[in-house]
Amino acid sequence: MKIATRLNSFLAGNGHTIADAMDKLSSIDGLTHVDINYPEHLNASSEHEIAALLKRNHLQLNGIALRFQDVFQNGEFTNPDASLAAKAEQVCMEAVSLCRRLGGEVVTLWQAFDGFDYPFQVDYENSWNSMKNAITRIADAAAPDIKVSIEYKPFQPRSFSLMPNMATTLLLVEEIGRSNLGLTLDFCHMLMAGENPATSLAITASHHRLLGVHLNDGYRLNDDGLMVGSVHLMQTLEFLYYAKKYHYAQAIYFDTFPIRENAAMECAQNIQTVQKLLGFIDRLGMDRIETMIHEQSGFTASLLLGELMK
Ligand SMILES: [Mn+2]
Repeated sequence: MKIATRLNSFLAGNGHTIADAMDKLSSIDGLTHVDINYPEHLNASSEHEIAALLKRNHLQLNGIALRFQDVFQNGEFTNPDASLAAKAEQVCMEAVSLCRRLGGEVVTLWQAFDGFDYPFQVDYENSWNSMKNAITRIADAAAPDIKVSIEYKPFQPRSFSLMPNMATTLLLVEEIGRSNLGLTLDFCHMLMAGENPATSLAITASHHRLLGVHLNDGYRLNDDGLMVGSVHLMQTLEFLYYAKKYHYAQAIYFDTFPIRENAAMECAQNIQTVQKLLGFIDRLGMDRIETMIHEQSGFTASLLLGELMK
């Protein structure tokens, strides 16, 4: 199983370098992969240094995650300034090249600023086409070896995101129709969007569009980034059941924010939770769980909770 976590959790505090963070990551049992934020982490460290750190710490690059800077606050691909929209696309092309050079598999695209705050602020059809055209070109530049995965989020920092939920994102991805394009499902983002995470996974995976999973937890109204399973345990269990059912083989990335917690202990706890929940699924057996689901009975479904508490 490929397990990755949020590098920035290990950069918090005073003066921690990417070298310090990677050293800490390499000491965590079960952690295999790292995601690098672009351009953020390349401002702090050179590409050469990151390549050497990955090698030294026996870590694989899962991929590159775009972190658009505040210059794009009026939109990435939908920026009203055409030169900035072109610049956002260029940043993605650079991320694709970097991912390829560092041996990663997937570029994760979270369009923080493609959204709106006021009625009448944007033209929705124009915005859709701008995003569609830009992402088509990015996916084509990434093909065939690099995957491009859109991480949707309903709001934050914008009041409304233009890529807000599973169905809208899947529609865009299917309209574009490139085989290396898909979705990253972030557990908190799905809760914020009012989705049941396992439903989103099953629909995305059955369309062969599941390219990334970000596990965490929260209280639905905010991107809390709490430890895996700490609030929505049964929905996390259901999500992992479907990840297994659809043979999800990319990394499980913990997108959590240990602000007051020790980052290494927090990550180790997330790994243990996932391993224990997957172990529980194995003990019960996929067939038995599937048989229970086929009853479509709320009572039968609740028996899983009893089994989990044994
Ligand atoms: Mn995420």
